[in-house]
Amino acid sequence: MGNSGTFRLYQNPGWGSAIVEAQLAVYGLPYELVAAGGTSDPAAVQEAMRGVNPVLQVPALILPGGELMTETAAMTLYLADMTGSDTLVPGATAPERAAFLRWLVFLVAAVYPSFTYADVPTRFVPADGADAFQAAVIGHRKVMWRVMETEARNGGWFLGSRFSAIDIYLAVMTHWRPGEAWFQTETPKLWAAGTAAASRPEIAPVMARNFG
Ligand SMILES: N[C@@H](CCC(=O)N[C@@H](CS)C(=O)NCC(=O)O)C(=O)O
Repeated sequence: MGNSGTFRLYQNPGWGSAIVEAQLAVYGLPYELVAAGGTSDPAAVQEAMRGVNPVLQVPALILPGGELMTETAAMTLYLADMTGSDTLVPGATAPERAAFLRWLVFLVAAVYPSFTYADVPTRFVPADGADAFQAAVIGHRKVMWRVMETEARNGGWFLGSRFSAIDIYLAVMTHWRPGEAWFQTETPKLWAAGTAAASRPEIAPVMARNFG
C-alpha cells in the first residue's frame, strides 16, 4: 500500500513507466519508485511483477489509497482527473479533446502491443519463425508511426500548439525500436514533439534518470 498521499510506481529505467513518472513529475505529485526487476530480461520482470500486476507488466501504479492501477492510458486520464488539471489532457470541451483521445488510444491499443509481440517473439511463434515474425511486427510498427507522423499537426506538439501527454509518450517511445535515428529521419514531427517534451524542465530530470 502506498504511504498516505504518495504514489508508488513499479518501474524500470527506460520502460513505459517513464511515461507515468514524467506525468507525476509534471503534476508535482509525491511518488516513490520501486525497481521492477531492474533488468532487460522480460522473464525476470514477469517474475518480479508476480503478485503486483496480474498481467505481469510494467508500469504498475499503486495509488495513495492502496489500489493498483495498470495501463498507462488509464493512469494518464486518472491523474488528470484527480489533479483537476488540463495540462496534459485537454478538457472535455477543449478543441483538441477528440484528437487527444483518438491518438492516446491508438498509442496504447495499436503501437504499444507491437512491443509485446516483437520483444519476445518466441512467446507467440515457433523459434524457427521468430526472426521473420519480429521483423514483420516491427515493419507494421513503422507503418503506424508513419500514420501518426502524417496526422501530427503543425505547431511543435503532436496536437499543434498544445502540449499534452501524447508528447510524453513520444518522448519515451522514440527511444525504443526502430530507434532514435529512424524517428529523426522518418518521422521528424514526432521526434521534434518528443524532444521538446523531454526538454521541459519538469520532465528533463525524469528523462535523464531513464535514458541518461
Ligand atoms: N498496455 C500497457 C503496456 C505495458 C507494457 O507493454 N509494458 C512492457 C514494458 S514497457 C512490459 O512490461 N513488457 C514485459 C512483458 O510484457 O512481459 C500499458 O499501457 O501500460
